[in-house]
Amino acid sequence: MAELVLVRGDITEQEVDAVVNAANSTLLGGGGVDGAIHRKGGPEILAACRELRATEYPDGLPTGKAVATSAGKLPARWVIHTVGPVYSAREDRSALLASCYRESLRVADELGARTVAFPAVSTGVYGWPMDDGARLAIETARAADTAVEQIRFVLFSADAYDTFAAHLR
Ligand code: AR6
Repeated sequence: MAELVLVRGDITEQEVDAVVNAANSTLLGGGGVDGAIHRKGGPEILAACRELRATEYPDGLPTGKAVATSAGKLPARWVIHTVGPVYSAREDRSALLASCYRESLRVADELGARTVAFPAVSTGVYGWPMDDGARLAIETARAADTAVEQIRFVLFSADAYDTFAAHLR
């Protein structure tokens, strides 16, 4: 089982094999984590994403799936892009959010990544409540069948960190 670690900080600064991007299905960038990764990682990542759109994913990456590119100038070797669901109070989309974590770890295994850093997927622009997003992230990571040795959750705010810490206990 992978070791679960919590860090308060910026995902773009993590020295891990792979960092996970909270992307959108276009794979062509956005705000939040996505904006920061492309800004710090440089144009190589966007070029790789455009290539994926021209080949494997002409209609975009579906919600709940994950795909890897190079990490450009980031300290990591790879970026694993995943598309979280937009939160809905009327419809339970938890299975899609859990799938983001599982699929990202599956891609990490294919790459041979041993250390993987995740943001709290969907809890920003996509509006997922932090408490539930943290619960799903921790539960899914704990249950994952993966060769990844360390799963690092990188939380931007003290609140997010404390919420994840409460679920880790
Ligand atoms: N490092 C770690 N966590 C961060 C960082 C960072 N540099 N920046 C933000 N967060 P979000 P989503 C936190 O909005 O909700 C983009 O436009 C943030 O506080 O990045 O999945 C994409 O292109 C929040 O808790 O991702 C999509 O269109 C969490 O990371 C859309 O946003 C996720 O926030 C995806 O929305």
